Amino acid sequence: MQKCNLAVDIGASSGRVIAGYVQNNQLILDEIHRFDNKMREMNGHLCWDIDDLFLEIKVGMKKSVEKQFQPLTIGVDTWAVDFVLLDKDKNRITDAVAYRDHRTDGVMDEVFQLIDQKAIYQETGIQFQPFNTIYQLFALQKEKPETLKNARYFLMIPDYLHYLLTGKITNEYTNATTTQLLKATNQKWHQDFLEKLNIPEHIFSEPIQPMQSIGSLTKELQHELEFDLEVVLPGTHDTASAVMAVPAQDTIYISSGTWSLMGVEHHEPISTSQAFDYNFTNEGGANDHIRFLKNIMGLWMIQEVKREWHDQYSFAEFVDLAYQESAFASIVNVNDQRFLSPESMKQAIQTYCQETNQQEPITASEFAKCIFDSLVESYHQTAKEIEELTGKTYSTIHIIGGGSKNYYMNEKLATVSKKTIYTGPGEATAIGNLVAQMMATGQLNSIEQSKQMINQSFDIQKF
Ligand code: LFR
Repeated sequence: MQKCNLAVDIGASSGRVIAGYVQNNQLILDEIHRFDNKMREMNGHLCWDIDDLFLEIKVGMKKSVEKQFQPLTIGVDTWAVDFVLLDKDKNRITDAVAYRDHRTDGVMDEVFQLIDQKAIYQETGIQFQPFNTIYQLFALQKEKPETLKNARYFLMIPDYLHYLLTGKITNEYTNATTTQLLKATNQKWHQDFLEKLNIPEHIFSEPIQPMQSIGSLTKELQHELEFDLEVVLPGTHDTASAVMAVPAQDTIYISSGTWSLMGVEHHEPISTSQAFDYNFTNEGGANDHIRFLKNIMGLWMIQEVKREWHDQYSFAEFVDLAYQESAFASIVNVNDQRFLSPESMKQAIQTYCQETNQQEPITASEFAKCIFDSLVESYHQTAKEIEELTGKTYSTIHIIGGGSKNYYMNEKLATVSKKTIYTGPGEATAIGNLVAQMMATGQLNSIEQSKQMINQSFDIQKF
């Protein structure tokens, strides 16, 4: 039996359970189980099927043993901002509403009537996104005040999955920062903001740092699975885990998936008025760092176009199509809010091009080129903003995550940014999750050691 740690990494389009172990100083990964994750309409809102996600985690745990692994620990990371509420008996009383649901339309402005926008930024350091937890909670307060009245526990998605595994209630720190409700100075819930929004403070528990055990499986699960292990908190925000796996220090990174998260690791928050204007965020890192970064719309746009094309082309085919399409030159502002959750992504892109007097994309290759070029343009602009805000010049950009395989964008970014682009590892999020568990259990000693191991274990390419 091979001893291992299990990373459960669930993104906005799929999830996986990955076994990891160290052999001859190399980190070895074995993908045990992969499953789809989709938003669907439930009770009038776009939701995640959270019960189904937990079933898939159990399937992955069972399969790991069938594959002759002996899992010692497990930890879950997912996307940020979304949550569920439990009542006093620890029963779930809300659906896991997805951040792209329209319940938060217009809500940011209502919150700014009650709390000064600049104060929110200065005190939390978190960028403005209409879907941040603070706006979702306020939307819920307006729509169903009785639900918040009956609530006793606030759990973000990975916190809830950890609760189902262990029965323990936790609010893990890296993900809690994305609520825009934590004070940057002391990492505690912002009582004053909560009060002003009429959100009960007692539903939150003291944020807890990652890289520690929260206990073993519940008795029922031990019985069902016929084994036990420790649940160890990774950076439960997927981006926190991904950035742990950037195989270098002092570099700009792009964690490229459904979103592109572009920034640097920084020692303290930067919440100047310039950072506010550029809408940069200061998320809590798993390794005592601040993730100073910007959310860029990312591969979501091509995922949606792919879906509208009835999955006739794979992602790799879209990349080839963009590469072959030389003439088409229209560019959109990928961070325009119309692209967040449109009825039709194709239509939204075409309308943007019409409004800006540019040629509309029609063919699949034109759409692919338009989206990829627009993303590269946004990366280029964001790199300049990062240098301006940090007062430092960076010579490299590390692209990690599934999107790092897009050779068309990698080459183009190298050309326009005049920086050296390194790509990989593709499974950065699961790797970051695993190394956090390994550091917590003493298998790895430091973040430097872990970055070095990641560097020598995976294929890192240079453009
Ligand atoms: C990436 C990510 C981003 C967050 C967005 C919404 O998967 O976690 O960091 O801003 O999803 O939760």
